[in-house]
Amino acid sequence: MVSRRGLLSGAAIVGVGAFTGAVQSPGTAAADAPLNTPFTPVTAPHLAEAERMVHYQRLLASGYLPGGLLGHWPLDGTGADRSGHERPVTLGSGASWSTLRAGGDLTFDGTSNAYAATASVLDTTAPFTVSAWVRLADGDSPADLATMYTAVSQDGTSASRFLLQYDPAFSTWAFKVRSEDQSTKVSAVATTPAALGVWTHLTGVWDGTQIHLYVNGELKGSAATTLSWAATRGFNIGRAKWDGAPVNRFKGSVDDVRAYGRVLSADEISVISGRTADLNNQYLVGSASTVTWGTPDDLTSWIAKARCSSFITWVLKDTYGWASDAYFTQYFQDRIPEAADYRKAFTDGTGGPHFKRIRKVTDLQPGDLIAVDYNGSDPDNTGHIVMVRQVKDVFTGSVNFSGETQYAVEVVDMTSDPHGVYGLSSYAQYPDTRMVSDVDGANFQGVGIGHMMFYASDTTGEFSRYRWSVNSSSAKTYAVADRPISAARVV
Ligand SMILES: [Ca+2]
Repeated sequence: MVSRRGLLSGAAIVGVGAFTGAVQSPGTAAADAPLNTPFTPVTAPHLAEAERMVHYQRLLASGYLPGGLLGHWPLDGTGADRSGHERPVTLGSGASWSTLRAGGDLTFDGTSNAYAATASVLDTTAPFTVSAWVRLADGDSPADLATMYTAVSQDGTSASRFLLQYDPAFSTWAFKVRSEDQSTKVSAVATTPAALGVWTHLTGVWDGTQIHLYVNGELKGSAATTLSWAATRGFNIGRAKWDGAPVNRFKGSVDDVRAYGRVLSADEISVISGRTADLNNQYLVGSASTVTWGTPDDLTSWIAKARCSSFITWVLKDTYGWASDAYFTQYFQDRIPEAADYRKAFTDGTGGPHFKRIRKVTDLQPGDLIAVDYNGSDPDNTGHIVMVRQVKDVFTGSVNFSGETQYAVEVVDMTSDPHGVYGLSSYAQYPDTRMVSDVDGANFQGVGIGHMMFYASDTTGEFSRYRWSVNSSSAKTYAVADRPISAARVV
C-alpha cells in the first residue's frame, strides 16, 4: 500500500513533494491524496516499518474513506470535487478562500452571495450521508447566534431536502429533513451549545427510517422519518432554500464537505471526523505504550500510542528478531529504554552489536537514530529520539551559528509537538505530516514525519546543537554542552 516512487526510481526525492496533495500548501495532505506520498528510498527495514505506521496514521488523520463517495470537496483553495465524479462547486461572491485549517477552507460572509454550489449530487430517495467541518465566524464580524446558518443542503423546487446547519432555536447544530411541500420538518439536534470560532465536524445521515446527527464523530441526536423525495435543484454549501429562494446563508468557514450515497456506520463517521486518528495516534507520557501494525484493509487497526523512545523500540522489535526484551534488558537495562538511555549507549558504544555510532551529521543515512539527552531539564522526558529519513539539505535561512553548518533532517518520530508551525513561510519546505488536520488551536500529536534542524561543527563534522523545527527560535536552540546528541546506525 505504501507508495515508494523514490525506491522505484532509485533517486532520493527532495523538496516539498514529500507530502503531496494540497497544491496550494505543500506542507499538507489532501484527504484523498495521502496514498501518493513519495517516500524516500528505503534500505532499512525498520524505516519501512515506521513509515508504514505514519502512512496509515496519515490516512486516518485525513479521514480517508472513499467507499460510496459521490462528492468530496476538500476546499483547499479550489472548488474541485476529488471524489472522481467531477462535480466542482462554483463560488458566489460572498465566499472566499481562507487558511484557518491546514490546506485551506472556504469562508462565507453571510451575505446573499455567500454560497458554493453545484448540481444535485445525492439521490435523496435513498439512504445517504453528508458531512462537513464548520466554524461560525468570530472576531470583528462574528456570526449571530440568533440567526440560522446552513452549511450544506440539497434542494428541490421550494425547499431543501436536508439541511446540515446551526439552529438558533436550540443554540446548536442540527441535521434536518423536510417534505417537498415544506409542510413537515424533522430534526436531529446536538446536545451542547455551539460556540463561535470553533471548528466542529458535523455528519448527517438518513438511513431510510431515521436521521442521525454526529458531532465530532459521535452520535448526538436522532429522529424517525421516512420522508423521501428527489431533490434535483442543486447541492449547496453555505445556504439552504425556502419558498423557492436561498436562505440561511452561512457566516463562518466550512471545510472538507462530503456526500456519500450510503449510510456510514458510527465507526466510519469516527474515521471521517478525525476522531479515530485522535484515538489511535497519541503521544503518551510514562511507560504505557500500544503500537500495533494493523492490516491494510482496516485503517482503524493501526495504533500508535507511545512516547518517542517506546515508539522507536517497538519499531525495532516489530522488525528484527534480535530486538527482544532480552537484548534491550542486557544492553540498556530496560525492556524499553528512555531517550537518554539510547543517547548514552550510542555515545559509550554500549548498545550491543546492533547499534553502530555515527558521529558526523553528513554521514547519517535513512534509518539511523538520533538521540538527544535533555540532561534532566524536562520533568516529563529524559530526551528525544528520532529516526532519520534523510539529511535533506544545508539550511542557511536563519538561526545560524559561526563555525557550524545547519542541516534540515527529515525524521520519523513520535511527539506531542509537531516540528514546525503551519503557515509560516519557512515551514512549507520543511513540513510535518501531523499538520494534515486542524491547526486552528489544535496540537496534532502522535507519530509522523517532520523536519528537525541539526548543526555540525565545521571543524569536526560532529553534532554541535539542534532546534526542534525550521520555525524554532534561537532561544529554543540547544548546544550539545547542554543537551548531548548522539546517533547510531542499526546494523
Ligand atoms: Ca480544506
